[in-house]
Amino acid sequence: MEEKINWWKNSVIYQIYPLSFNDSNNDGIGDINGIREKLDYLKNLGVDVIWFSPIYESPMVDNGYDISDYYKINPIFGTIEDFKNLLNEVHEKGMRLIMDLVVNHTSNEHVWFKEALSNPNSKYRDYYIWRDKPSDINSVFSGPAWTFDKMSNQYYFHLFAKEQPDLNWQNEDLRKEIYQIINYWLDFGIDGFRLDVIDLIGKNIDNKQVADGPFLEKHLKEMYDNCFRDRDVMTVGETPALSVDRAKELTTYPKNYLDMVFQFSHIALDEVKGKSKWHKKMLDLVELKELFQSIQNTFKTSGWTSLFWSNHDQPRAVSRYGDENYNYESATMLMTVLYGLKGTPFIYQGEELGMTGIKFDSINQYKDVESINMYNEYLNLGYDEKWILDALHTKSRDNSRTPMQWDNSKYAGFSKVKPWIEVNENYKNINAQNQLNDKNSVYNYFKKFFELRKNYQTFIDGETKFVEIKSKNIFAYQRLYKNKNILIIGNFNNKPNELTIDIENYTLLLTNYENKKIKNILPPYWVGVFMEELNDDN
Ligand code: TEU
Ligand code: CA
Repeated sequence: MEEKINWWKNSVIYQIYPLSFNDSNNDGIGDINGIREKLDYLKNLGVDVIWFSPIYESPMVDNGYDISDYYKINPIFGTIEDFKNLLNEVHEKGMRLIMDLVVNHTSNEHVWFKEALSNPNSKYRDYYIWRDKPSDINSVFSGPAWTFDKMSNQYYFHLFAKEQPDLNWQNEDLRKEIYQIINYWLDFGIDGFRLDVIDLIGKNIDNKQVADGPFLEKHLKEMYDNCFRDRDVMTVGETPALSVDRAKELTTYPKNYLDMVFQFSHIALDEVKGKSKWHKKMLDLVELKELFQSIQNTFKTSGWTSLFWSNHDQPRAVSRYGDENYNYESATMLMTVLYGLKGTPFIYQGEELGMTGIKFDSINQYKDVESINMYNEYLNLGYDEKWILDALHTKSRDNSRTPMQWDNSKYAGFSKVKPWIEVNENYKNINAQNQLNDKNSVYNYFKKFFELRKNYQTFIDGETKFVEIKSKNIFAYQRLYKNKNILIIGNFNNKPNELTIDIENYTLLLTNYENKKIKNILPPYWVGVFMEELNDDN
């Protein structure tokens, strides 16, 4: 087997949520030409690959994760020419671009679904999942996963909103159409895909096997053979329900159908087990570190993983795991302890500025279909409105979807008109313009950290060994590789904590505090990256 060039192992990937990134034509909605204006900003940060949340034609019930035409660009984002220009510019600047692909479901306005509805005898009927009677499977976005179609007297299946009917991956014609779509965009010149909820396409709903279902490997292999095998592109599967072991298996030869996945076990640690995401619990740092250690061990010799705190579905990392009162310190600590691990770093837009979550006072300010449905569901269940708004404040997906904060002008420089979702009022302090001019900003720390990361093979290949893993406040580990070892120590806490790790043989390469002298007590959210060089004959 010819070895694939694994450029994506050494890449920093930046996720753009196009609706909220930059609005070039002042209609309140981010767009492709807005992204083009900011490529130097990304290049300067050290970004190698840009990933776009979906920009295809869509009625936007789920902000583009409901696609009505896979071959067209949604006019609210621009034209295919804009996209072509953008792709060229990204490549000219030595970066790469990956698109998001949603093939577990389409929009209910996709022509396949419209045909399936209006003409039950057409071949498109079987592109979707129909049953005479619903089962008790629920939608991720509240309520049953089944919606009744009066005309045909049948129910169609949708794991997400009712406007997102699930595709029937058992249908061979459908699978071929999907491979055609993938190949169309790869031929267009993009550098790969993030594959939305791809662990759901192997489901057998009659046996209630939804995630990592019995047909998953078969479909992934077929997709790989038809689309990815012979190309120098990358894939990252979004796999919320895949175990770490399965994530390794599906990224390891001979089953390396995906280059890496987003595995979510670390994300669930501040949620009450067995309950919904809206029931939160305090994060236990020891539990988090033990989980990371086991993930790092799993990928020690083969397979590959991604590193992320946040994305467009998750709350902002600073607000969730850090402390808004220590914005700079906690944002830089969080990124250092995460991105120092083995795997490909994914930054979510605004994370490089320490952007925070949002607190809306009224449900009317929320835009996300999941949040709105949840609000109604929980009100019906008898929950207190205050409890619901509090849960939304911590966990709503809109936390990370507010406009990028570019400068301190009205609407944060995102747009000249009122944006589709409210700007976080802290934009006057937290914005890109301030941070570019300040050498001690989160942005400039990110930049320095990634410059450093790229200089040492240790970050790519080094073995990860946690230090004092039972410590309740300190997040520390070594990366061991040949004669260059890295040690990262972070105070994961808003109080000072004692340093008990021996750093005598180490040189400090980077820290988030101005004072480079290390005392026995580490201040709140202090983080440091150390290096130990051994003699070659050691
Ligand atoms: O998300 C899949 C998913 O299951 C979760 O991340 C989910 O959105 C979240 O847990 C809800 O609390 C993907 C996309 O990232 C998301 O934006 C889409 O809404 C979803 O698929 C449907 O396409
Ligand atoms: Ca616009």
